[in-house]
Amino acid sequence: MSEIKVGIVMGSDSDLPIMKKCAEALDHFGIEWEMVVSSAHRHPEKTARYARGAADAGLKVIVAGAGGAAHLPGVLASMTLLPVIGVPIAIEPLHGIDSLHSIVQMPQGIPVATVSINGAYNAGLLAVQILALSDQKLMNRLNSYRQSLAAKVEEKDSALREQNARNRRAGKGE
Ligand code: RP5
Repeated sequence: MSEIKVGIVMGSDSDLPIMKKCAEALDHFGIEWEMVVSSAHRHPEKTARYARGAADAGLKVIVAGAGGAAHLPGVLASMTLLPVIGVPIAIEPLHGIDSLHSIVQMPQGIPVATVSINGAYNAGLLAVQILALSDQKLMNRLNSYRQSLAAKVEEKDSALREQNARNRRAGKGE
């Protein structure tokens, strides 16, 4: 069976500049992915085929991004038991508020885990967290990643304190 664990689905190639950030997050953790353009309204048959075959193909998580009346993640979720993470894509004229509401407001029964508008990197991280539930090595890498985030905060805090101290000394003519 294929080692591809995450399917990254987007409604159009115009979503790629955002959705490639999901792939970047997965690459950071060495998770194999595939990308697919499909559309719930322009090509519903393809969308249904992909969702229905995803689990048998070995996928564990689907990340789906779409803009406008963004029903792609919900339609995919309705046809697979795999977890689906939705990425609302910002497009004109409503700048993603439309896609956010379309994706996050799934009626009871068919959940879609929704990230922020254009939040494809976080969608990738959430997929990694799901995969890590059954992979201790991956969990350890996630833990190191979180520690690296905390270390960066400490670096920024130290740099800010030093800068403020320098400014104060300069102000006093020291
Ligand atoms: C949605 O329509 C796609 O997800 C995309 O965000 C939006 C616009 O698609 P294009 O007109 O750029 O193909 O289905």
